[in-house]
Amino acid sequence: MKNILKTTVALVTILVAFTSCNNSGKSNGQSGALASNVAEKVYVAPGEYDSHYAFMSGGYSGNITVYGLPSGRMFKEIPVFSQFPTNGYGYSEETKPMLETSYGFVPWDDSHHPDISQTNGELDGRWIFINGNNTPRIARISLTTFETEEIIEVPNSAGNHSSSFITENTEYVVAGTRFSVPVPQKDMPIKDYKGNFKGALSFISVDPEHGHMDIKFQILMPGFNYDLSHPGRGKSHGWFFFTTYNTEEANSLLEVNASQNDKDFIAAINWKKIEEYVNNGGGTMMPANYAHNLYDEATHMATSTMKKEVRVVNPAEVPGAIYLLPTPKSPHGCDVDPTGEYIVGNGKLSANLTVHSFTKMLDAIEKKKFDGDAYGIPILKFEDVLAGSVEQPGLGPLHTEFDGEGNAYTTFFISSEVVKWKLGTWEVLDRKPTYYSVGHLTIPGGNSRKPFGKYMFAMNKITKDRYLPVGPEMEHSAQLYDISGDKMELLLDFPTHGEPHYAAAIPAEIIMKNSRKIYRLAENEHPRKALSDADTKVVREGKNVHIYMTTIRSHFSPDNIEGVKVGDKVFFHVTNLEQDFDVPHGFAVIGANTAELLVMPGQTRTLTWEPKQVGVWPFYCTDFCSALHQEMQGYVRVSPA
Ligand code: CUK
Ligand code: CUA
Repeated sequence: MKNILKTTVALVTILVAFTSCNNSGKSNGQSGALASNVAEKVYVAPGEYDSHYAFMSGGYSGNITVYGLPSGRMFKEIPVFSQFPTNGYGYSEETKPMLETSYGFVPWDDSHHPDISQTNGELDGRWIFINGNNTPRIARISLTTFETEEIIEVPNSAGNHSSSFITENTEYVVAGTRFSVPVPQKDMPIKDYKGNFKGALSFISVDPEHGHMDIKFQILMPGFNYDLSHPGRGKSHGWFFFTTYNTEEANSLLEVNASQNDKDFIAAINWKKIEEYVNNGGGTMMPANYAHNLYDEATHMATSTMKKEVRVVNPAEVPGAIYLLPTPKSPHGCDVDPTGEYIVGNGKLSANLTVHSFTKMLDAIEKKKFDGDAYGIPILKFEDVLAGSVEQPGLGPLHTEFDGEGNAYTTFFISSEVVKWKLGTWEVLDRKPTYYSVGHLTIPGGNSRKPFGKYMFAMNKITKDRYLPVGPEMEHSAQLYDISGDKMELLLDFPTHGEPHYAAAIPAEIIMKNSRKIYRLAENEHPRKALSDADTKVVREGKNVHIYMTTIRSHFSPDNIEGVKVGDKVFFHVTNLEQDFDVPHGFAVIGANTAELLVMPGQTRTLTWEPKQVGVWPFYCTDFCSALHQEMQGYVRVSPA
């Protein structure tokens, strides 16, 4: 850590002092040399729209946050893997099933890599996918409603990190395990890891009409750690590339054990070939429990189904489908350029940046120029697949994106900078510091066949003095750069929420043309909806009391409820009768140990309440919905059991 900071400070001191005059009160002196027209480039006037959306992973918040570029304004947090009291996601009866897993209800995860669906290698803006690392899951979020519509658990996996990346027609979303584990899980000595643990790489098919996910097959790879992955595109469409580390298969990653090998591997997988094998009945069904959770827009409810088996394929079953490309040293990112020719392996501990050639790889495979194998998987020779390398570009390379103009941009964690370099000549064109210790970076469309260029933003791991102090815990920080010129230009700092490992960004018009504003009441098929005051009722079913309730400016119906007893379980099924855009009502009742509900127009949401004390208890609307919002209230009477 000391070294990181030293390097950072050194870089920062090279910068010319900040000269703007509107800077009173700022004392860190590390704003860099900003041109005078920078403010114009990020200014979005009141009432105007940003030109791009950025969808940031929330890291340990488990969610996705939505930002505008270039302003850096946050528009929304979309709950995905975490309960979210703001709108009751994961608390309401309708949304709780989204967080079911084979381990039970798991209302938190660590989300790293969002990726937008593609058609012909271009962002189509239909869905965004993101991984849950900790309890392995993949989620699909609709970019029409910005709601999480589906979560599938990934069995035989642990630390679902090489995810969620998408093939160029969204045929598959891929989920790769970080940790190898016994498959199937069993009680065994940890020291017997080597040769016995497996790394599952899962190919999850996506139905092109509705986006529904299904685990088509899992490849049970050798017991390495699998880090990041990217699909081939264009000429390499049909292949997927995964970085690996700990190819020593050490059961403890203390420095003495792992990172001994001079080179780890990028695993190149011809998924089309394995798909064909599977389509012809290849592979084996093995027992595996995993949850598949789907949200239905008509009923406004999620359901969770437990699946019982999954198809697995061993590499030896499909000869010629998997190869290992030696890559120095502990590669982290694995990024494929827009043409599909170059595969960049960012070796965290390597002095140079290694770029492999897809064409050379195919050539070496054809000539069978192998250098031994690992568990029967042929290893290609480093020199035979190397396209070139960027010599000593910086320290600690992590991730690379592309601008579609033949340039690549790589983040360097240790030297805390973004370096722009040229594909093919491997020369460094520019470098700019980031504040501080950058992880991923994003260019809109930067991992597709058609990047949109213009902006790049860096997502940094350390914030330190970039903002007003808020105590020991800071939010993370992003930096926006203009990349339309020869040199990158720093435009803006903005705080992010959670840990934004990666982000996907897209021109706003692609999203706006699909955007939905309202749920139609007439289409509401919730089994306990109430479509008018006449439908409202209180129904007792044993100890369960179902209250069919409506809200409309500015009252609840019913608003005086009697007949509830201590020990009952009360379900408030609240339907919002409004049909105007952006008129939600809320619902909260005293002592509920869940959350509130936020009910959008046309929607039904259910809050559960288990009253413990007799009395007459108030409930109210939590969203300031009209001049009579404060009158939007009611009472529920609780009598002795
Ligand atoms: S990882 Cu976070 S900086 Cu999960 Cu993509 Cu590289
Ligand atoms: Cu409804 Cu406030």
